[in-house]
Amino acid sequence: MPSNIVLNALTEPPIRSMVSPIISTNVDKRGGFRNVSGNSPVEMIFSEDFSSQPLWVGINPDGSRNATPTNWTNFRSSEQLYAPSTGYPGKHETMEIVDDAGDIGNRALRGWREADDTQNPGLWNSDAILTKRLPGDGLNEVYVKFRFKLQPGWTVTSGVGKLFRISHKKEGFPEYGYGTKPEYGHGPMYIWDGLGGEGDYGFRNVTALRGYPNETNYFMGEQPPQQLPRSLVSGNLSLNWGVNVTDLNGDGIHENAPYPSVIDGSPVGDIATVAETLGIDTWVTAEFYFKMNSAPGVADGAVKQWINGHLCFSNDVMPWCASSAAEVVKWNTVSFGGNHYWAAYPAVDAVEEWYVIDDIEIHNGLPEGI
Ligand SMILES: [Ca+2]
Ligand SMILES: [Ca+2]
Ligand SMILES: [Ca+2]
Repeated sequence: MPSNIVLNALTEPPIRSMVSPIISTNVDKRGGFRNVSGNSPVEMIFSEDFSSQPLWVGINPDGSRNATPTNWTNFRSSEQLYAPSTGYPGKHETMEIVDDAGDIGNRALRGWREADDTQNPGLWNSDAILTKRLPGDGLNEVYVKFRFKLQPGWTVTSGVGKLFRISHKKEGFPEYGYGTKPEYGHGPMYIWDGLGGEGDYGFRNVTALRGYPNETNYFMGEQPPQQLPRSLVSGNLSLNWGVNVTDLNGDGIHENAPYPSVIDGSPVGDIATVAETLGIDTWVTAEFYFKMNSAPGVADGAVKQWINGHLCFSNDVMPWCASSAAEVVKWNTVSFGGNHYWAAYPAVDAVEEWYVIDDIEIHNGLPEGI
């Protein structure tokens, strides 16, 4: 072998992130779902590339609400500061379906975050969530794949923002009520806060794990999950992209390959940047797999996360439903987008930044080969 060949250049790229998105078929009559035959065999039950959706905005300039996009269940476009409906005609509502972001001419879901330096830690804004209810009473296992892209010039100096969540929502409870109150019906739940800034410890892979029942086990205090790469703090994990990726179960043995920089393929360290982990103005592929535990208090549930085809978080002893639950529940709600805590610019400047989401797939289990 010539000595000038860099070994990294010979590494096979992650194949799954290169698979072309599957194009939607005419499944409108089934609410967007393909034929569903339980969890076996594993099949893709829903996909959305937005090419069949009309151009759309959640909220009109007069504040009225538009219909939920076809084949979707619900949406929230709220908590916005700078938008036509709040008296800023040159700004944007938090959620749209557009052609002029991501790749020009490629229709996608666009969300906007809004900077407000007057925020206190309890104030989150610019909420944009698009929600899909899963078929029947839900699924024991779910795999979700989508792509997203941060706008050119995305500010990396601060911020936290939600990008994806899956939950069980109790029948008849509010679509967007989250927390420990009895009137909130989401739990268990997984939230990926994928849109963060670079703090003292770099850009973090921030995840929220929430348990069931939500009234007593929302932060998973009843039965804390084991074999995590670092400690759970109030149900939240702030993972790095270095040792927390290579040692997925935190036992000191580094069994997983380092996360490769999207810039040059080199191993990403513990203190990472947005540019080397996700990349800016480039598509990122995110995949997630969830399995409910088999009975209350039995720690055999699972959660897995891949970014750009690389396994970044994995746990298969997850007690999603604690022993105090009368029975285990099913995953029935998947949502994209969310609100933000972002204080990078003076509120008077009314700064907005966008991200796009596209090529969503939902499967009723882990596809073969993954
Ligand atoms: Ca598209
Ligand atoms: Ca806005
Ligand atoms: Ca390990």
